[in-house]
Amino acid sequence: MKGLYTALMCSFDEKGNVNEKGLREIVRHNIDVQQMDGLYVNGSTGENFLISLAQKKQIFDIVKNEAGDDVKLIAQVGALNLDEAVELAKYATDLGYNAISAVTPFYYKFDFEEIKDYYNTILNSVDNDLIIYSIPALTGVNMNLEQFGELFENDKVIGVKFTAPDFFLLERIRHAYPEKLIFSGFDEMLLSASVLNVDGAIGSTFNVNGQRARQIFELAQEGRIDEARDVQKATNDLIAGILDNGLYPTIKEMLKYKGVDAGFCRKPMKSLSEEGIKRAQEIADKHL
Ligand code: NGF
Repeated sequence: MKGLYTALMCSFDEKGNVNEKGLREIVRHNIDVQQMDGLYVNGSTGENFLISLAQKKQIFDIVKNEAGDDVKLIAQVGALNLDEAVELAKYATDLGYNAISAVTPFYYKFDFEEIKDYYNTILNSVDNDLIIYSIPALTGVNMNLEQFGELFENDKVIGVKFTAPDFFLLERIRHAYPEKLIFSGFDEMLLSASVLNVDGAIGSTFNVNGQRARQIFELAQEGRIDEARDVQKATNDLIAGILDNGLYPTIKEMLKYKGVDAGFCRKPMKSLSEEGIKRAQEIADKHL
């Protein structure tokens, strides 16, 4: 399961329905053009927290049908409604997803025992491996080294998608759990995470910048840090522009500009104005 995974975007029409043709094009683009090792489906970038249970299943179906066994597939099934998370975990496992992942439960201030119970409940319902999705900036859930260790005691918890700028904690986890998979989550910090020997990365900007991400990761593994730093710099010039213009809508406009039918974002996320679309195209021309 090591390697580079796109945090897959989903194409929606203006009413918020899944645009199947567009989603298939995004899948193919990430496999054939960006040359990813895998796809992370229904994560933050997939606007997972804005869509219905039926749409989540529909997206799992379409992606598996289009990707087949070409790349590894990870299904993000985490949900505040634990019954829904269990249902999705079973659904994706039956479809043949290589692993599931679940965001830490958020909004209510769950204590660690509750978080542990959430993961065990999901895992006890399926015969599949799980990757913890930790993203404290969005969930408010900060786990420490000991707590990651307790979750890792379950052999079916094979790793973590670590989306945080805490390189002290990342190094401690890497050192303490060499057998677990660590995926870096912040694309603008890929080099720093790669130097700490993560096993791969999962990123939204890989939808358009996957080839540079691979260069950063592989150059760092080869110890060619000066070259890797240059590629991270070019990457960060791109990411700074994307963040400034609106993260997901800008990546969608860049995909459309490259001929991929990436559609619209789900409300309440807004789509770009004419000016924003022009800016997305300028950023693509300059930095891709
Ligand atoms: O989009 C976010 C929100 N983070 C992604 C990634 O960690 C999300 C990251 O690539 C993801 O993998 C998912 O879809 O679940 C950033 O978009 C990128 O580094 C720009 O900041 O924080």
